[in-house]
Amino acid sequence: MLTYSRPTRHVSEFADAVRDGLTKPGQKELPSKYLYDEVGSALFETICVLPEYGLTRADARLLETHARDIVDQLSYPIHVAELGSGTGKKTRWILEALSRRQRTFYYPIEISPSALAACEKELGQIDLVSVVGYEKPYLEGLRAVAKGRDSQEHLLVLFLGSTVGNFDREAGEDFLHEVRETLQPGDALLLGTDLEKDEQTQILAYDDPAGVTAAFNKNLLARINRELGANFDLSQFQHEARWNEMERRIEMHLRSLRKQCVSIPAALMKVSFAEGETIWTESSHKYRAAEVLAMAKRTGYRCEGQWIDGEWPFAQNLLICE
Ligand code: AVI
Repeated sequence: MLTYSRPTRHVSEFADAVRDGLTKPGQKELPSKYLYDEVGSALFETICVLPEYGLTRADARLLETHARDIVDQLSYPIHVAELGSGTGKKTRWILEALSRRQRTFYYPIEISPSALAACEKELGQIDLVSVVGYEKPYLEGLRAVAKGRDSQEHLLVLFLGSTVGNFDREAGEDFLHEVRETLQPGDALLLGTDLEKDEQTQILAYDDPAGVTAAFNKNLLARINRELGANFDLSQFQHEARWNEMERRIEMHLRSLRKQCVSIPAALMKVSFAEGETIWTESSHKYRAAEVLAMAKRTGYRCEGQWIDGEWPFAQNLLICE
């Protein structure tokens, strides 16, 4: 007897996104959030320690060096919510600085259950810090945290690692505005932004010689094979990192090495690729320090501090809600 099992919501959302992206007229696309399944998240952790990818080290160095200055600018009592905490390693510096002043609640908001578990384990051991994880999308999680707080308590929201750069510039600004709408005057947003640097350094950061970023990018096709029953031949696609000068962003693409047709049963589709055609999988926008200040002002914050790393141009921006 044939049985039909209805796809879970998670699988059918992924299938819809794949179908929409691969049937777009002109440039084919896949949303970058799907890069982060268990395999993709592990590959991203490896990217963060590559010598060519200075971003994560710069982010962490700034937090380690300036955590005291940062917490000195905040209004108390205050608790911390982090958007996309990952394993939360860099956050330790801020939580330790805060725990010298008060008992602190830390709310990591993260859709990867394994990253959330690692984060709870890593940071739950700091004295006077209580960790309460939210396995939710960013804004949904932040709204839940904001709703649960007492009226005299402030919130510090962490949005580190230049994740804002993975939004289109306009969408990034809209997102900062939505975060602001969820917060109260005097609350704070600590925003990490990767700054523009020379083209060769930027390209190498997204096309490392060990091929880890290539594996991270190609895993998206492997994930479509695993979860949607597709037959992508990974050897027939090549990772590519491009600097788009006009938009000031790195774009990751997967280039088809030959004319080919792929079937994706769970998305009820077959898709053809011309030789040389690409799928655009991610954008990573780079900023100018002054641009971040202007963006903060337009979205309802004043910038109370901006710290720039001396080795790898990256800025930590402390934005206070007006
Ligand atoms: C998560 N995000 C900020 C990373 C970035 O640099 O845009 C993702 C990444 N993609 C390739 N390498 C790293």
